[in-house]
Amino acid sequence: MRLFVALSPPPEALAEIAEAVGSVRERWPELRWVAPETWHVTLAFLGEVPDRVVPSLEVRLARAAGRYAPMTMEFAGAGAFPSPGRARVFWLGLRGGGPSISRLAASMVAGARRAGAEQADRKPFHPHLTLARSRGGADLGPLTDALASFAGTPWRAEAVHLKRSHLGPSVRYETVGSWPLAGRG
Ligand code: 2AM
Repeated sequence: MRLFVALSPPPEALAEIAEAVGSVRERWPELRWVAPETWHVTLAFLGEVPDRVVPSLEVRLARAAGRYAPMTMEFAGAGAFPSPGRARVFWLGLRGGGPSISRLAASMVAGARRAGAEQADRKPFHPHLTLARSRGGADLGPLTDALASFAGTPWRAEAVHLKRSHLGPSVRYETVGSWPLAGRG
C-alpha cells in the first residue's frame, strides 16, 4: 500500500488557511488545488510498502513518536517547489517547532527504514502544507507573493499519523494509525 507519515493540523488552523486562500484560489483555476479536507504536513513519504511490513512499521513509528514532546508551530509564508518561477508545488510554510520537527521527520524515516520501508523519494525535509500543484510547472510568483505575509495562529502538534493514499480522480487518504508525541521534551 502507498503510505506516508504526516501531521494533521487542527481544524482552526486549517480554517484560517481556507479563508486566506479562498480569494486567491479563484484567480488560479488552472492549478490543481488540494481539497481542504486532505490538507496535511508530510513528515516522510514512504511510497509502496508491502503489507507484511506494516505491523512492524506501526511499532517503530509509535516508539519514535513517543520520544518527542508535543510541538507548537504556526503556518507562515508561502513558496513553491522547485521555484516560484517554474512551480510544480505551491505551499504554505511552517514556522516554529524548533529543530524538533526536522528530528521528528528524520526519526520517522529511520523507524520506517528499520521496519523495512525505505523512504521512496528522499529530499531535504522542508516542512510545508501543499495547497496546489501544477503539472507542467507554472510561474506562481504572484501567488507566492499574495500569501507571503500569511501568519496563522500557533497550534500544537500532538500526534503523528500513518496515512494510506488511495489514488484516483480525487485522491483519498485513510488513516492507518496515529501515535502521540508522548515525550516530556
Ligand atoms: P507534499 O505534496 O505535501 O510535499 C502523499 O502523497 C504526500 O506525500 C504528498 O502530500 C506529498 O507531500 C508527499 N510526497 C513526497 N514525495 C512524493 C512523491 N514522490 N509522490 C507523491 N507524494 C509524495
